[in-house]
Amino acid sequence: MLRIAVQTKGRLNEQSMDLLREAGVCVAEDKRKFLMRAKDFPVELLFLRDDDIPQTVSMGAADLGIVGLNEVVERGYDVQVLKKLGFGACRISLAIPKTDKYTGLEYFNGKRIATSYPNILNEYFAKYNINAEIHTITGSVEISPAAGLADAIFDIVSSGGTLVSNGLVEVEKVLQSEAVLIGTPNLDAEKMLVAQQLMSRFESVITGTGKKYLLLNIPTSALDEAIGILPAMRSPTVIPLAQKDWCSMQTVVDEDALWEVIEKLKAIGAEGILVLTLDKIVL
Ligand code: PRT
Ligand code: ZN
Repeated sequence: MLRIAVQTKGRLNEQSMDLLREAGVCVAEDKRKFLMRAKDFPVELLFLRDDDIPQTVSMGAADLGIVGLNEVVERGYDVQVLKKLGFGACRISLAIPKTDKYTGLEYFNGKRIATSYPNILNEYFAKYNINAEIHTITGSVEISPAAGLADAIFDIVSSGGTLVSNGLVEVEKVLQSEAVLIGTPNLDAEKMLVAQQLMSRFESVITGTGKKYLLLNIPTSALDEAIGILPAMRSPTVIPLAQKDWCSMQTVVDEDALWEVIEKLKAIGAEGILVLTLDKIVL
């Protein structure tokens, strides 16, 4: 039985559970327990605080774990990063009061920096020969400068809103992070097989995320132009229509590019455009 450590609650819980469910790993969420067996897959879920996931996986008390890369790097335990999962994106950055003039990394020499990520910061400063005082705090790092506890902070940034509302400005992006699947260093062959099956299911879910299925009719004379507009996985499917000189096209489009693609297709005569929600792409 493969055991996967997942955050109990917090920012990564919901999307971790969604990804697992989409990949066929379902647990009865109404009666949540510390350890839960999945219904149709040889997997059990162990619910933990995110801080504890890297160590638990490194010790082998869980075979896999879903956690932010920032926690993996900070804790430094021996785990394998098996897969980026495409959610929980953030960065860990240095930020200073917006009233200060930033002069480059030397700015931090002799400064007090508040952070919950002292190891990552230590390593970064060592690399650039910066001598700063690192104050490790848990909790609201962003209020430290205004409270007179620090000159600057090193913290997680996502939209940047928290920095703005605390009068801070991001000056150095040190680590780009997202949720990752980690694995224990020595997974036995039987568990590795299940882990690989799970990873390929994750891949299908992740590839389908942010994509739409597009169906449309186009005059045959405009077909080449339409193929040029449509970014397809291989090339779009083209089927002749009963109506002479018309055909139907089908393809997958990134949601971000969807409207732009539709406008271009309409401009060359496309009709009957259907946009369908896509669930998974099995490559
Ligand atoms: O209870 P537990 O210990 O399990 O959870 P936690 O409270 O330690 O962590 P949690 O749930 O807050 O975050 C889990 C993980 O989500 C982090 O380790 C990151 O990998 C990821 N993540 C993604 C974030 C953010 N985005 C994020 N914005 N974690 C925290 N934040 C906080 C940040 O600390 C800051 O206070 O949000 C604020 C900044 O957000 P913006 O959008 O204002 O820039
Ligand atoms: Zn935590």
